[in-house]
Amino acid sequence: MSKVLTKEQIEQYHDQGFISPIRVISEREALSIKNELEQVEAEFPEEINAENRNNLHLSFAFLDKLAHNKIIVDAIEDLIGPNISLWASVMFIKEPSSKHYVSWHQDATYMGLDSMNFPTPWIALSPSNKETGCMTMISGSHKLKIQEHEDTFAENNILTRGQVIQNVDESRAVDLILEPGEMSIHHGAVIHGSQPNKGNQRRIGFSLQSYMPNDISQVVGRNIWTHVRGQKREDKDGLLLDRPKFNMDPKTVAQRKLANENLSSILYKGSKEKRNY
Ligand SMILES: O=C(O)CCC(=O)C(=O)O
Repeated sequence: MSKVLTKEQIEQYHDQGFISPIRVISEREALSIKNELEQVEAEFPEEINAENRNNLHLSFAFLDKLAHNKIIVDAIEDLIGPNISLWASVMFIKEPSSKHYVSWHQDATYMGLDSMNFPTPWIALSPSNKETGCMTMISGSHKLKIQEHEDTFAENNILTRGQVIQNVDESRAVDLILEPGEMSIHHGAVIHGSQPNKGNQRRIGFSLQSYMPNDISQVVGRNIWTHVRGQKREDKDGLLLDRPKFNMDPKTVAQRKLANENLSSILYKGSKEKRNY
C-alpha cells in the first residue's frame, strides 16, 4: 500500500512524467525556511549564491531536514521502493523581474547514470506560477529516449550548459503552479523548462535532484550519495555523505566541496566551456 501518493498520482507519474501539486509543509513553514535561507545568504555569501547553489543540504541543517522530510521521502518510496539515496540538490532562484530562464531539457542527459528512471521533487519556497516563472512539463515526453541537446551557454539560461532541445511539441505543455510549501515530482527524462520571473518577488525552488534506488549507478564520475532511507549503498568507489549537525558544520561543508567537484566533472564531461555551477 502506498504511503502518501494516491493510485491516480502514481499512474499520472508513469503516464505523464510528473505529479503536482503535493503539500509537504505549511505556507508558514515554507516562509520560515525562506527567511532562514535569506539569513544564511546574507551571513555566508561565499557558501550560498547564484553560482554556489548545488548541494546546499550539506552546508545547512534546515535544508538537510527538508531533504529528509517524511512526506517527501514517503512519496518517493511510493515511486521507487524503500532503499533511497539522494544524488544532489540544486537551489533554483529567479530574482524578481530578471531575465533568467530554463530551456527545454531532460535532466538525465548529463547526469552520467546508467538509468534515467528516477524522480525529482521540486519544493516551492515562494509562489511559483505563470508570473514568477514556474516549471512547465511536456506531458508524456519521459517515454522518449534522450533527445539531442545543444549546449548554448546562453547568458540568461541558468542550466549548467544552457542546454536546449529544439522542436519541442509545446501543445503538450503543462504549467506546474505551486504555492509555498507544495512540491511537484518529475521524471528524469521528462522534457521541461521555465520562463523568466516577471513578478516582484523571488521565485525559489529547492530541487532534490534526484532520489534513486540503490540499483542505479554512476558511470561517469564517482558514486557520492546522501543516504536517505532503507539499505545503504555499497559502491566500490563510493562515499556516503554525512548530515550537517548545524548550519556550516565544517565536516559536511568540506564534503560538499568534494561532492560539488565530482558533480562538476560529471555535468561538464566533454564540454568545451564550464560555468561555476
Ligand atoms: O527551477 C526551474 O525553473 C527549473 C528546475 C529544473 O529544471 C529541475 O529541477 O529539474
